[in-house]
Amino acid sequence: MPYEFIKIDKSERVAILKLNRPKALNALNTQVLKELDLAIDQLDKDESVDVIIITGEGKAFVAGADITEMKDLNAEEGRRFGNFGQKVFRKIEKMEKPVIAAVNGFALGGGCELAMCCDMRIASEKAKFGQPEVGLGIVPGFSGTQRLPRLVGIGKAKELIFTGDIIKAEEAEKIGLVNKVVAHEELMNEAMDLAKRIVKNAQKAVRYANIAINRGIETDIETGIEIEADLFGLCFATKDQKEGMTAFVEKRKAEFKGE
Ligand code: CO8
Repeated sequence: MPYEFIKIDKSERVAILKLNRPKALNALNTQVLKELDLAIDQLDKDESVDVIIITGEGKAFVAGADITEMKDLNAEEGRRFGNFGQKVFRKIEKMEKPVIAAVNGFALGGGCELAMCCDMRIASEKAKFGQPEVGLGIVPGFSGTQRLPRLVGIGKAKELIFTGDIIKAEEAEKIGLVNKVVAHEELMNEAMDLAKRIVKNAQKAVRYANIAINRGIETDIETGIEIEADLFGLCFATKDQKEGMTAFVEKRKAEFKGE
């Protein structure tokens, strides 16, 4: 399917989804969000893909939702726009295949929110993070008020959201907003390296672990433990579990088929 603002490259079971609207610093307007929604559906179904990396073209990852498009919205239209972005980001968050954000530059507002709905974040040393919405007269609207406190704690999230401060990658790493900061030119190599370290494993197990973590974090620990037990049991119905354990016993490398 042809996209105007998204590029997809696939190799070695990893798909790189690049937001490609550099003239507007990859700002998320309705069309970009619709394309992102479709691209995620496409990659979710694509059996040749195990891990997805999301990144941005040019000097921004994403500089936020499109301010030009939002400027004249009324309350109902604003709600609808925010809700659409929330749905797309929730879809990314709930996807069983791991998603890595490779944050190459500005990740502001909706851009920081996009990075946060991914499973892991690798940042270039040039990346900058922030939720500057209150300086525009709005609150974060693509679930930043919900995901930022879950990631960095309530106090730090409130500080970032109330001040609109923009922080460097190094600070983002210190507060737990990103997994790792790397030299700018190494960003995609590092993201690919992380992806490949995931791809070498049993993919059903990886996906079940993702479900267990995502569902468990949203519930009490007793229910979370039950969810884990169910998924743990399901692993024993996979061919890869038999292969993984047989290979261990036979002292050879496992050959997983994703089945
Ligand atoms: N929306 C639209 N256009 C943008 C955006 C944006 N968020 N960010 C940058 N652009 C455009 C600029 O207008 C400019 O266009 P042009 O060349 O036509 O003038 C072009 O991209 C390049 O930008 P700059 O010249 O400003 O580049 P600088 O390097 O000087 O500055 C900054 C980079 C600091 C990133 C600056 O562009 C900036 O501050 N951008 C806005 C950042 C921001 O406030 N983001 C938050 C937006 S609000 C949001 O994301 C809310 C999400 C939930 C919404 C739900 C709503 C209902």
